Amino acid sequence: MLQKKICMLGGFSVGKTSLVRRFVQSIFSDTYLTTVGVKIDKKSVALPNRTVDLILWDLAGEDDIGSFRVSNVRGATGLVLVADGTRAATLAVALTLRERAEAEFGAMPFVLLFNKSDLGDRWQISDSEIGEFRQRGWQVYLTSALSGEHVDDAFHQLASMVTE
Ligand SMILES: Nc1nc2c(ncn2[C@@H]2O[C@H](COP(=O)(O)OP(=O)(O)OP(=O)(O)O)[C@@H](O)[C@H]2O)c(=O)[nH]1
Ligand SMILES: [Mg+2]
Repeated sequence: MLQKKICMLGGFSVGKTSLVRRFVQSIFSDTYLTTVGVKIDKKSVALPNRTVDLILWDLAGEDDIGSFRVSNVRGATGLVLVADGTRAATLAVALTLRERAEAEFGAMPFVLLFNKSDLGDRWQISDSEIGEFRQRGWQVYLTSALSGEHVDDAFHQLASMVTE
């Protein structure tokens, strides 16, 4: 069986655990329990030609980038970068964590998620900003772990990128 390690990277409380829970178990909770260390989940994804097991490493969020344990990324073949669309500063955190991971282990496929898209009235990310990332060829998704919007799309996209 083909297995691929994927790491969820992003700041504190952006929704990494909630996205994994939505994708793996199809549930959402608004209770916030911060992740301590690492939680690992598995989900099989059926692609057109084969099935891949994604081993999802849900890492504790960091706002203090200095305490990020980059060693947790060892062996990963893809990254899910998560920003909170209602807190613009979390974008820089996600991008910095990607730089740290790639500096250590080399470039790898990633998707960029702006999560909490259900909170439209508090949204802080402009369409033009998102357009700029897409022009670079990045795969960008506006997700909601609450409604489930685009969550499967994002993980399936990454699954196909890491099996290419
Ligand atoms: N409205 C809304 N709330 C969300 C969404 N995703 C997560 N949340 C809430 O945001 C809070 C943080 O979610 P978590 O999934 O624990 O975030 P995390 O990134 O795993 O946090 P750490 O483990 O501390 O880094 C919780 O109260 C969630 O219920 C979303 O898409 N929409
Ligand atoms: Mg968490």
